[in-house]
Amino acid sequence: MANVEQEVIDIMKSSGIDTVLTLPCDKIKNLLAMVPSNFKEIPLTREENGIGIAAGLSMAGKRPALIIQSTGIGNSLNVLSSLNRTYEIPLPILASWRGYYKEAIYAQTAFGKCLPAILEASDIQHIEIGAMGELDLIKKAIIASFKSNLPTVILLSPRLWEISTERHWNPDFTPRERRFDMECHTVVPKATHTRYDMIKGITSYLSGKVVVSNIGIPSKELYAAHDQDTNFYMTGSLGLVSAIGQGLAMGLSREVITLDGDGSILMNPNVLASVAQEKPENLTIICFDNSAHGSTGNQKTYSESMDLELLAKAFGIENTAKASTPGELLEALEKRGKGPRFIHAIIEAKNADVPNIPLTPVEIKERFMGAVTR
Ligand SMILES: Cc1ncc(C[n+]2csc(CCOP(=O)(O)OP(=O)(O)O)c2C)c(N)n1
Repeated sequence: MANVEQEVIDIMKSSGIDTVLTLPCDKIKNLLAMVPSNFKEIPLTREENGIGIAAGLSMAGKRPALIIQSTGIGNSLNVLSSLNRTYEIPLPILASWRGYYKEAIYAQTAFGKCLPAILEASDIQHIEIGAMGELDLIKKAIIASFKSNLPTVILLSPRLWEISTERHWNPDFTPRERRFDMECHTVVPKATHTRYDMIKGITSYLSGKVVVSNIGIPSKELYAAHDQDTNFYMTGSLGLVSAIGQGLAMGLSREVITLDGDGSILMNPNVLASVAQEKPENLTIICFDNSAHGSTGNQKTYSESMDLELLAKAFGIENTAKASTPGELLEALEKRGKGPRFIHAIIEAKNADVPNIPLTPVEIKERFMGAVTR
């Protein structure tokens, strides 16, 4: 019998990991219970959101890793490809591999059995760890991920834990009483300006700040209105702009502003939960709400029947504002107070006719990292 979990933790520490983003699996509950006393832990509500946060941390000079269930890789294939592989951002993922060995849950097997082949076909580096004698390969894989600037999946077999002596399970508990006071008489004003009008109206404030922009037209409009080396332009991974911003804000001491969208927030509202819990004071999310998927032809989103500022408040982000003119948006930025800050910016569903960004994703990232980490 052996203390397998402690060995895994020690290997992660000696590989320089400083932050661990987690989403539980029953097979690794002992390992997970040891995370908070050894690393900064960020608990997740969805794995791909964690990959966005980790990308931001990594670009801010931190060394994050994920500990998740292997099913979470299924939720994350798009971001691993369109963010980590495309921009060359490292990320070691320790995944409790389910579905192939003494598996009692049918729902685990269809994906779990195919996982190595799926990773192979997706060009994502991966290794399988099935015995104590193979644990040193974890360190090699973590170091290789940071050296190659690519994601690596470390599949931890359930066999490993069979010889474990660790018993660090969380005790049973009764959730505490929670009280919420919220008055809801809001008006979402009629849109009078475009996204481009709004961006052009706040360039003085954006100057020198770290800015992360949503995939598609928002990034192109930011590039046309105010390109600078502290802008990170997304070209994929819809839904993760503010997750990347969260990671950057947690890793840097300067203000980070994300230009998000209603389609993006509604695809990944998990980010609001995570921002509300971690409370990065230097993060400002501007959610440009045109009630449409503006970059793909103005197909309507559900935002017309809701108030996204209230959604942010409901998740626990207290410092919020609304703006429907460039002047109001600038004022909301200048009077930001203590963040995290969520600004609901109401805009028309019209795009500016601006050119493509003439930079490759790796050029965007290298220029950005050079500017924000110096
Ligand atoms: C996973 C995924 N689904 C769909 C798309 C296609 N897509 C690209 S941008 C976009 C619209 C985003 O809408 P929103 O966040 O509201 O921003 P807007 O373009 O309106 O400013 C969509 C659906 C994608 N890139 N990725």
